[in-house]
Amino acid sequence: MSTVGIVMGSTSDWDVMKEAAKQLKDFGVEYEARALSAHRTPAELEAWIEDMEKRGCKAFIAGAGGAAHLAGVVAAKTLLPVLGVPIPSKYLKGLDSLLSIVQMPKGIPVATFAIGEAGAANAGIFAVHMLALADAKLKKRLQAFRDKQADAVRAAKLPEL
Ligand code: RP5
Repeated sequence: MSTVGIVMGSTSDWDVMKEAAKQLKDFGVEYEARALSAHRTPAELEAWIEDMEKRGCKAFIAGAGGAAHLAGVVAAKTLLPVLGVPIPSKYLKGLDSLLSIVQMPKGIPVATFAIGEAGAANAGIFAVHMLALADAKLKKRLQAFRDKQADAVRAAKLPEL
């Protein structure tokens, strides 16, 4: 069973989107990652979404750059939650991607994350938070993850002058 579907508009997005995959892997959440484009392969995208739903998918993480319609198109095709990741673009540095993903019309929401690696990682972690609502083991792992971060902040020393 692939619990989370990760989709990106191009294989060139993987460098960023792999951060979402890494988080899911670290938490032991099954995922399937595909490069499928809302513009270039719309039929395959729709077929994959349907197939993922049949195979028990609980949420989608969609990353795209530029005229980033992918997350919105995924949201239009499914009732599962969709988390959008803006991919940095060459000229507008991902601001185009962010605005494309975040400005969804009322009624078809996409939960939009930060541009780039931090956004991708947080989308993965957010998916874990959603799944942890119905999974006590996952909730424990999230608490341990939080504790580890807090310990790292407490142990960190400022450099000497
Ligand atoms: C978008 O165009 C993709 O999501 C990617 O971020 C961007 C560039 O794609 P490639 O030209 O690298 O395939 O659709």
